[in-house]
Amino acid sequence: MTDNNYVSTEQLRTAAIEVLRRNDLGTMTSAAPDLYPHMWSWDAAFVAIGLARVDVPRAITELRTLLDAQWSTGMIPHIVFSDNDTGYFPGFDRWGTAGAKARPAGIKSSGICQPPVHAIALRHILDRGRENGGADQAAAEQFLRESFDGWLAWHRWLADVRDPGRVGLIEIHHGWESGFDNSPRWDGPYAAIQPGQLDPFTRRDILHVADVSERPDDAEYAKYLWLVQQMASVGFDDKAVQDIVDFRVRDVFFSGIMAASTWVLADLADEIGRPEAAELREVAKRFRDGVDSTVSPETGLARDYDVLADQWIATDTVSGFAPLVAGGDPRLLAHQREILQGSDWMGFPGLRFALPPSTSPASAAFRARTYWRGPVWPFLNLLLGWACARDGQDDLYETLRSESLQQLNDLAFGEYYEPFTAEPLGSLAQAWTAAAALEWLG
Ligand code: 2M8
Repeated sequence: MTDNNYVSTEQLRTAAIEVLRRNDLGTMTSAAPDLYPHMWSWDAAFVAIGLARVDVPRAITELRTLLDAQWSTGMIPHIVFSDNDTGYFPGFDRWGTAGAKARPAGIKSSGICQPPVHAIALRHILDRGRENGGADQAAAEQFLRESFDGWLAWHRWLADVRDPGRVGLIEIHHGWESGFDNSPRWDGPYAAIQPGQLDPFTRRDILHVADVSERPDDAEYAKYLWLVQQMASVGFDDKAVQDIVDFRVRDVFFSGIMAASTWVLADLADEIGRPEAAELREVAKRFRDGVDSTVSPETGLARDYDVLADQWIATDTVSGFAPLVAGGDPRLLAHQREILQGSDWMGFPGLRFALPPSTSPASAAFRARTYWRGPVWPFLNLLLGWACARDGQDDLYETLRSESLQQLNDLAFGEYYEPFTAEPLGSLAQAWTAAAALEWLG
């Protein structure tokens, strides 16, 4: 780890660009050089936001590659595999998506999805293109028109297939769909899963981190793979998966992103004269209301819902701030901002930077070094900052920005950070962390 709290803005920018360059596989960016040698869906959206600051056409390519992998149902898969078939487990073969009818021929992908940050990334690309003018503007505007139907199909699939009861909450079928893989949010649902006969497996992720305790353990992985095997057994058919899968949870943070991003897509629809803007606003409103309906009167935090157990999941995790991402009711948002800046979160005594840990250090479930159970995730702070800017919350935006830039000043571009020491953990040179730095720099 370097101890250089004093690098200049230009040094940080140069280093972040270099990380994206090193992860650039041509038409996709690997999420990290060794640990994640493929494209991940929500990572790609953040990467596109960062790339748009330096190279608008390359940012467009990133989203175009992802969209090329869209299934005929509208789903955008959570991993688009690169040609590196040795570096990551589970790879394409283990996913069992080869026989999935909806997967486009010739493009190797997983069979689940991740939160839909993409329309937000598209907005950034358009804004940067217009700032630059000329060819960048033309390319960004052309890409919006050319890709709009793909994003529309994605949001419609989520709204219809993943919210069948129209409650305004997205149902997920794997912790990986949330992006918060081993968060305490999923302890209850995973505790109820007893893996059946599972093909043997050898993990590769633990080869790429300094300390295995920074990753989920083998028992957790067995459950992750069991769910994949269940979905593969029915060819990743949407309806059949919902009938048989052992993990069915309404994910409030995914839903908050759905609300925010659908709103952005509605505005983009208006800009190009598409009639679907009204439909999209209806959907966005449904998800805002859905997210709001989960807020615990005791804690003020939003909750997930375990469909199979028929119960709320209340945890002190950063996903509790889903309403801040979704936007909406000003009183609820003001209360949430107060909690976020309070002593259980950004104001927790001893934090190296005033940035929210993924689990509150005040919670019994908090683990300072373990992945989604406590460390600070820089890309999430960018998302919270974006929502603050949208809502005119300039002070909180500035705090998140300046604390984030200090955190990222170590030039390690860690996947996640120990909240009290700011040690970078997981993978270094993580693409979306570098992208977050570029976007914060502006
Ligand atoms: C992590 O998830 C992947 C599985 O999807 C893994 O651990 O192998 C999560 O942090 C997820 O949110 C992220 O998109 C992905 C790539 O950065 O890594």
